Amino acid sequence: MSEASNSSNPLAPTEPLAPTEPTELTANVAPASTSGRSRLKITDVVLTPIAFRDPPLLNSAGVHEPWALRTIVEIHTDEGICGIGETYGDIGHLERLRTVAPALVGLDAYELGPMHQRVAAALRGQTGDDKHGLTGKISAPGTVDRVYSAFEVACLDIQGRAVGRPVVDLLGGAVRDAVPYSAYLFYKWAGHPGTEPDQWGEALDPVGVVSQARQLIDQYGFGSIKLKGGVFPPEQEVDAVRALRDAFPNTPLRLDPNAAWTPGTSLKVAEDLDGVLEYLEDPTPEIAGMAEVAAKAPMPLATNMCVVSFEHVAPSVAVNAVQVILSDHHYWGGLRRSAHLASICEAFDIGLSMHSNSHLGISLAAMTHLAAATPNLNYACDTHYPWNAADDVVVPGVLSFVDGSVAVPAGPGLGIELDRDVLGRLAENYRTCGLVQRDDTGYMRKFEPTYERKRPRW
Ligand code: GKR
Ligand code: MG
Repeated sequence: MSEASNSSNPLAPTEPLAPTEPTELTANVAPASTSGRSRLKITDVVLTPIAFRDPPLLNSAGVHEPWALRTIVEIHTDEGICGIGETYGDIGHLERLRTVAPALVGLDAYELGPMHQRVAAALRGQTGDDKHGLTGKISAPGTVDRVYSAFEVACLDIQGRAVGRPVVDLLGGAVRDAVPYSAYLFYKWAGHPGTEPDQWGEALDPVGVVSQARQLIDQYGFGSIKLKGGVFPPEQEVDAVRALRDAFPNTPLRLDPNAAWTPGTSLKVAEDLDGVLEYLEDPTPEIAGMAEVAAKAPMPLATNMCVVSFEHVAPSVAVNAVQVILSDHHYWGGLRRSAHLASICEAFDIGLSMHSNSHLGISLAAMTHLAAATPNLNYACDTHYPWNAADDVVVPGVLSFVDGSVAVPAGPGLGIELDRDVLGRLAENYRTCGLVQRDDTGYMRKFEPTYERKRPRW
């Protein structure tokens, strides 16, 4: 039997529509379409790259630079409703956003399937590189999902505003009113070299790590803790986790060395921390390495490095490489595709947690709506927000942590507003800071010229 051609298969997706030219933004035009249904035609897409302050957080690739980069996406419609999204700010990604943006003009903000197709068509098979964080190998479909995500979030914001409902309702409704986040600890220098110590101070040993945990827990009320490892020899990081266990006897703990260890080292650490960790995150590179460790490790293994796109799920399931996937709407293709990932995890009995990179409040709001609508989210979500909150672009008042959780914003759409003065200031930072892409290794080399990025290192 021959395969049906697209034209005879009623289920085959239609070809993406040709991109249209941007049109003038016309506010408050009455909705109209041939069927009489209201339309929310996209009239303009505005991309604003920004830079905000970031402390010297250490990881397996080096150290965070003084500025973290993001892009703020605003989508305008012919009804005058505007939606917002937040995504990576590295130059390659920004260029891809710029390539795609004009192709979205003319679409209806409800046409998310066609929008995904247009993003794919505009990118023409490009594959991005992971310049925005330690999130593994990126494929062409993964690149489409990374670019599409912020546009999807902005369109969901528009849809919610149009019907007067929060995004969580568009995702199926809230199964929890507030979303728990975990304290995200980092080894860190007291301040960026040549500057005064920052408010967090130094954390380079177990005492510093415990004191950082206390600071974060006192301020935010977090009920679980993640330590970013891969910085010091594994025995030292095991000691830090043990110190956390002593200081916080009932708090779930996680350790994430971002693939800094061989399978052998990973197993040794896993055995040393038997009964101490709720999961061990990305101890070693690649699906095969993780499967080797998972076969003997006493605790579940989690990842945001070896399963980062839909095509990685089947090979990972085949060898039981990971027992927890950290979702992240910024690279899993937005909120609705992250909900698909949750269903896949449910089907294969894989745990679900949530990953984070340096981010501001638009991302936090989107993460919170998604997590609130995801029944099988089994763990408190990661967030870098405390490290960057001082520069948030969101008008204060809606996003706050109570007992480590963020209440789902109740207003329409994402339920938050852009602070335009802050946006202007952060856009100016971007123009003057001299960075266009994250480079933790290059920054580390300025202070330790022989530093090498190695994976695995131990
Ligand atoms: O910000 O240094 C960092 C993190 O290491 C980040 O880049 C990772 O992607 O937080 C992430 C993780 O959980 O691996
Ligand atoms: Mg991780």
